[in-house]
Amino acid sequence: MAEGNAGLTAFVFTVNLSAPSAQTVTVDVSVGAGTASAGSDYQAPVSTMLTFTPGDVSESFTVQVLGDTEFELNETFLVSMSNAVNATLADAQGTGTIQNEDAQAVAGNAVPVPTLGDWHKLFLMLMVLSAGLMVSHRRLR
Ligand SMILES: [Ca+2]
Ligand SMILES: [Ca+2]
Ligand SMILES: [Ca+2]
Repeated sequence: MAEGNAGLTAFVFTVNLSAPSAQTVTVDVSVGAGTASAGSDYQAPVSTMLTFTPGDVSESFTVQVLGDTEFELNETFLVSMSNAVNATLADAQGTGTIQNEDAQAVAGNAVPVPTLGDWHKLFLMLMVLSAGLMVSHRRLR
């Protein structure tokens, strides 16, 4: 997703269970710095617990990304899930990409601004997170 030029842009991530559980499922989510910097590229800390009540198969959490107008490389932050209760995580790691959409201020050297792929990357990441929960949920049975 694009970072925006000012203020905060909410990057919302959804975690899905493969099937409703009869028991409450919880998982801790934390966000660590990749190439993005906490405090200047996104608001930190992000640490939360997702709670899936019985029958609930979808929970979301938000990472607040700080907009600016500076040219930067696309930056990443790392999403980790841990301490799953009543489920286990086969793949607990994901990456969020902050897409820079600001042009480089160099005369005669325009940098193409990538626009395609933002949603694609996010979608792929969510699929990885979902797959992790799905696989493990089946293993419990
Ligand atoms: Ca920007
Ligand atoms: Ca930035
Ligand atoms: Ca920027």
